[in-house]
Amino acid sequence: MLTFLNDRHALHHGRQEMFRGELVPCFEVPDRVDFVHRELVARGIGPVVTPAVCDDAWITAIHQPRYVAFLAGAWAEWIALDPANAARDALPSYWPIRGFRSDVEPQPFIARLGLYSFDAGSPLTAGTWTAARHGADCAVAGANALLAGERSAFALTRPPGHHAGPDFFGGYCFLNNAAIAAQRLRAGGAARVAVLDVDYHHGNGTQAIFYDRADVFFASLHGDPRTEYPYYLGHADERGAGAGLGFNLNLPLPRGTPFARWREALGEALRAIAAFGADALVVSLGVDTFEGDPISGFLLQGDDFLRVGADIADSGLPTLFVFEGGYAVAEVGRNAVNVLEGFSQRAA
Ligand code: SP5
Ligand code: ZN
Repeated sequence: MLTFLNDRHALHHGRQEMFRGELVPCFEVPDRVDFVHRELVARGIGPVVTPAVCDDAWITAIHQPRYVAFLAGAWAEWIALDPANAARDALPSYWPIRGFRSDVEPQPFIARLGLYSFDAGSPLTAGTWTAARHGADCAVAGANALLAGERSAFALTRPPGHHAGPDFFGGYCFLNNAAIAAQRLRAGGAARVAVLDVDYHHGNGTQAIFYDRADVFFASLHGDPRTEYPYYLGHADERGAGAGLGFNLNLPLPRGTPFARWREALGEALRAIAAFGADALVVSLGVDTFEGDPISGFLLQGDDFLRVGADIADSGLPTLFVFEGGYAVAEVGRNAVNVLEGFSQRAA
């Protein structure tokens, strides 16, 4: 399996995120991708290459231009406020919730930071834009590889993407790599694309992006939002809207769900994807379903990830894996590569 590695990922390195009234060290750290990369090489999963820079149009096909412009200029604005800000990450403190307007951009940077975000756990740093921008390159290159006839590819990048929506960041995500890849596949001739999100957290950004569309099916297995982040989306009754009604499938599961039950839900999602008639599959590959994950609550064990990959391979679809969450850093390489190896062995 060919891997497209974001070699600029470490330029995004948040210091702290807000948790229960205090700043705690970030869970989403550069070691995550470095450990997956190292494991890929050690186990000979396939070539690892740096992708070409993609056209901005693939990003603005998914994200609002004013949001993209904000992200691209955010760090310069942040340090212009105070040169000492160079040593601090930018975190929002104000949000336009129900009843406020989001159509008018306020002038102060901190007000726009809140307009374009939904939590205080996703620090924007000096290199966030560069790292996220190159992540889109990985997504587009991975989609291009499938369009050129590859059975599978892996976009190995961070920051992750599935919480990022058309005009907002959050959940450690800034650009929605999986959505960008799905759109690239559509434009390249895949009539129907499915996005399967196996990260512990609901992919609220991906759902929002495709909610009213019938050409991209979104299926997600995740911690029940009644108790789990991102809390405000991901319920089973969210089935799509308008032309997209019936093209969104949420399978929320309780904290403490073991692999056997999780795998049944995976089977349900894969059967729905088959019924949809997908021509290509994008997998939002979070491995924060691992029993040892520090911020999550499912009970998958290391070897279970091999079966996850094999089950996905049984769909028979050209498949792009896009790296998302997974915060048990010492095990993240083994767990992610187990999915890819399980896939490759079954697909061979
Ligand atoms: C891509 C992805 O997996 N994003 C997840 C974002 C989760 N953000 C909320 C994290 C809450 C951290 N809770 C700390 C618990 C410390 N014991
Ligand atoms: Zn997650």
